[in-house]
Amino acid sequence: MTLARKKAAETMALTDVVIEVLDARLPEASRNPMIEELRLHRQRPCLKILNKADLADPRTTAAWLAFYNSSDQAKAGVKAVALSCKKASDVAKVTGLCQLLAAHRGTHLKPLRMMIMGIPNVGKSTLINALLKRRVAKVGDEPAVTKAQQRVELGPTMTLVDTPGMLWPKIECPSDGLMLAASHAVGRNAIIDEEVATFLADVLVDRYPALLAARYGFDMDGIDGVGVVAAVAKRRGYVLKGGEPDLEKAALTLLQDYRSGVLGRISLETPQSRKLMLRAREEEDV
Ligand SMILES: Nc1nc2c(ncn2[C@@H]2O[C@H](COP(=O)(O)OP(=O)(O)OP(=O)(O)O)[C@@H](O)[C@H]2O)c(=O)[nH]1
Ligand SMILES: [Mg+2]
Repeated sequence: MTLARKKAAETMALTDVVIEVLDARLPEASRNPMIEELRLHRQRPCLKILNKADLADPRTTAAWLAFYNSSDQAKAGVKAVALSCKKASDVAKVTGLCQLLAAHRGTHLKPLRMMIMGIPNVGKSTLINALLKRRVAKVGDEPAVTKAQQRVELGPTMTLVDTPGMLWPKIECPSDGLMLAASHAVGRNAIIDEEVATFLADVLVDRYPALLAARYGFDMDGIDGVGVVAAVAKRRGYVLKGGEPDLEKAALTLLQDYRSGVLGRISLETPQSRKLMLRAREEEDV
């Protein structure tokens, strides 16, 4: 990881605009503070892409865009846009937005140099492929598919660098770690599926009970996260040899249904929930 960081710092020096890919379902939890640090060190402007917007709750995504684009960040050379890297018309907006952030670049002599950064599995390589309209980078639905930086030319006046996904050494808030695991930025085995699924189920009970009921058809009355995982096992007939419910299998089903979008369009955090979470942590620290 330190090598990846060193390489990123070197490339940052030769970059005009950082394209920071975030997960639209958990924009702040998926924002690597190390990327911000590297970027601010060189004072580079940044296009924040809230990717996988097709999987996120559109109302929450709109709230996040308002948050990023109206805050002080906007003044500091940050612009945010929500899109799905799987939609060509969405991806077509990206280079124009980068050009706006670095108006002095984008000629034969001074090409616009963009660097794509973000946590693992957020869609960086998918974005590169979509921008180039051909498959230059390997993609896959698991963390750490890209192993090294890759520079590509996007016409005569623009270059792009794909980078391996980066996580940071210490994720401060436990709920951020769980959101990242639920969204598959952290590999399997790093955190126990059952714990992650229970966390996810609690969020769903709180904010999207109708989606849970529609997918699994159980009674939502008085149920909590643990109850949801057990109810999924029961509904699906997942039983262990001794007759106990197979909670691990149920946990994986719930996680896969969330990750693939079959549960519906779900956001795990909102600007408001983030604010409350940070405030609660501050109070704990006092
Ligand atoms: N639904 C949806 N899936 C996406 C989107 N963008 C990427 N994906 C999927 O997300 C998974 C990860 O994509 P990659 O492009 O390999 O992600 P990456 O950020 O390069 O990952 P690493 O190289 O591991 O850091 C793949 O299964 C993609 O198909 C999107 O906008 N919507
Ligand atoms: Mg990649």
